[in-house]
Amino acid sequence: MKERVHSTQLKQFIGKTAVAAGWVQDIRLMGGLKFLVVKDREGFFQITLPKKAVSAEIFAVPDKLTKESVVRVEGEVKAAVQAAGGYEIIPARLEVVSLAGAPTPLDTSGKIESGLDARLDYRFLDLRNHKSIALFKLRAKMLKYVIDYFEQQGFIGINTPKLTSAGVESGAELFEVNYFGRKACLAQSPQIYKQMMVCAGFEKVYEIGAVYRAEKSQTTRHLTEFTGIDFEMGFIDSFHDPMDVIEGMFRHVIAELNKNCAKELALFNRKPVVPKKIPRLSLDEAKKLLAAQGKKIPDGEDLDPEGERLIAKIVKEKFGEEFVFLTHYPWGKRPFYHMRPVDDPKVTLSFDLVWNGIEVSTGAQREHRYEVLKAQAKEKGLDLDAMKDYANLFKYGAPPHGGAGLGLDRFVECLLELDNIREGILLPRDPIRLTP
Ligand code: AMO
Repeated sequence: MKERVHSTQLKQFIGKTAVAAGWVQDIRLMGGLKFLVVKDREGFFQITLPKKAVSAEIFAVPDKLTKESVVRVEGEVKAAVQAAGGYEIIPARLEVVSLAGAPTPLDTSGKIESGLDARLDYRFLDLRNHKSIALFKLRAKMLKYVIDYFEQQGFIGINTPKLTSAGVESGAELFEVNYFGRKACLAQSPQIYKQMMVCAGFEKVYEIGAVYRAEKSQTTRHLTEFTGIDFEMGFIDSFHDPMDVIEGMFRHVIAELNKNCAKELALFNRKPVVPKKIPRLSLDEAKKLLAAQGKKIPDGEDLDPEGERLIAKIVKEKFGEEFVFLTHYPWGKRPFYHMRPVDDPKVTLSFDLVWNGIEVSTGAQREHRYEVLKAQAKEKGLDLDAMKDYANLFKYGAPPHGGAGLGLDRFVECLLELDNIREGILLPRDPIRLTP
């Protein structure tokens, strides 16, 4: 048999024979003429069956066919103004490769809306449309451009364990695993390992990998398993260095997406703005701007989601940017390993990046001086030496360093302005959903 081609390649076969295949979208029986509209990954084509021009056996095929069945056709290609996708094939051979059960549990045409739960239950059917395929093509490209950027900047890609004995973030968010009778947990961040590899002499590292959070938050922006983009860099002058890296990364990724994926972005009505200079506002400055608009945030507190949305709006009006860095989070709200400025121990040298009102990244300069770190841990009721593997990093030569973590799924949600983070991940995991 000839090699299969996609619907978009059919124009090269006008007047010639081609083989195409896909999922039946529509079946039209009009007496002496029958049509099948077929979808493949790239688009649509039509199989046209004039009674006079095809064998009786082939002419009978559409009668017992169901939508979403897989068919394979070989025949002459014609350009046709009316045909789906613009090309039709008059079949010399027509094979029903897989007959679909009817009705399908979900409407795949996009004409009847289904609830998100029903869609996720039958995710493979929910995704069987060109907009969803475009979304995951975009997601794959985002990852490629992120990796390209880190490589260009001299970062070394690493893969660290996801089965661990403990983390350095809050213990409340750990998923426990029975590890041959011992207690282990799924990594809630590669924090300890990325700092470890800076101290190992790699200087600049990045990791793209699974992150697990036992957070019981059933929101539109939380998952229990997500893809983390983490980086860490040594010999920094200040926490502005990791912010510069993130800023450069977003500039690169968004510019590349606009250049190479405009068609896919258009399906989501998006033309994301490449950041020029992302404003860096201390949390106190942000709170003042919010207070001027009537939104009071108590001292020592973070912005709530409403505050994040409002500050994004203010920044867009004031600076024309979709992004804003909020810096100097209160010590009480940040982990013990964040460095504090000498002159103001109430805050940390930390930042969040907010994109169109949603936090997409968190980072900080880390405390690399063993004695100071030990004291900071104590202030938080922790014993640094009990975290032996972490404590050791700071005893044998640790350069000043900092980094950040970013959730790819949040990145996709913000880029495409999705209603729910679950739409941008193939098979979401949350406190309720563990299937398929
Ligand atoms: P943090 O806990 O803020 O920081 O996580 C970093 C980024 O990961 C994403 N994120 C999530 N995405 C989906 N579902 C969740 N439940 C979820 N939780 C977090 C967000 C967030 O900004 N170790 C630090 C990073 C660092 O300082 O380098 C950390 O993990 O986009």
